[in-house]
Amino acid sequence: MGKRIVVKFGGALITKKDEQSVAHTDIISNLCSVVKSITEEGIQVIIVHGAGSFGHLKAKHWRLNEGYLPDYEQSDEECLSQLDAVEHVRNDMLKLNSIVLSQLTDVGLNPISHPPHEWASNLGPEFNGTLERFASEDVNTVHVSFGDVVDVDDERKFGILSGDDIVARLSIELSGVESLVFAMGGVDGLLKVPPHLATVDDLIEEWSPEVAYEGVHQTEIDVTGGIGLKMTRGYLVAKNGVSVHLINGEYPMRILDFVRGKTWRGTTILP
Ligand code: IP8
Repeated sequence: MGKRIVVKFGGALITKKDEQSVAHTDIISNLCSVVKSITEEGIQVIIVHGAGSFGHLKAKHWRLNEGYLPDYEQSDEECLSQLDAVEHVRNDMLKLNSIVLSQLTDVGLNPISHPPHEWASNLGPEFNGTLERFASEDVNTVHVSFGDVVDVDDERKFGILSGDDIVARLSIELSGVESLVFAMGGVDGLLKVPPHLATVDDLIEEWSPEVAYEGVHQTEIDVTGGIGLKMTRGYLVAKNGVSVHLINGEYPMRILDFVRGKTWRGTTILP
């Protein structure tokens, strides 16, 4: 059984969060170079990316996180209905995904994409969908998935499956996963105070649920759970024996330092 690491590329890291469908291609490219270096250590990397401005803005506008709302009447220049918006957001996510895939190909890796709306349904950490498709363990193969709009088997019809739920299941259920790394945008890890108030001393290096932090959740643009969801899912994974870390993805060498057992800056979630 080979060694594996699951890495979540945060949506706020790889996209400009408040501008529809703008990707930070330079950051994605640097992350992919680090992924390549990790594979050279003989470790297979599984990537799940967030949605950022390719998913949250339209999903919020069309209230897709609330499921199907029969009385919700809206239309704009792009979409005529919520069902239309579901297709649009799925396509936008495929566009972001294709940027990640092409950067992985450029560094010489063999990415395989697994769009959740094709294989997953229902929401939360116990969403339905078999993970067999992620089974192949060749180090050069990078399985890639992402937060998406998926079908829901009740009157909601659809909903938002966060990449944070996908990383939780992958880390817990796949064989050989040693670590889960959340690569974050704009922060060195979990901070004691909201990022705009924080100094270098506000990094929480080790976190478990009794350690207090004051997270901001941008509910006006974010349809999933923000930092709170990450910590809850991270803790679930840590309790299952996988090491879980939050690292600033704008300094992706820190991820490599962690993998190589060197000193690195970030947060570890304790089981
Ligand atoms: O950014 C959200 O995924 P996340 C997916 O990983 C959509 O929470 C489509 C908004």
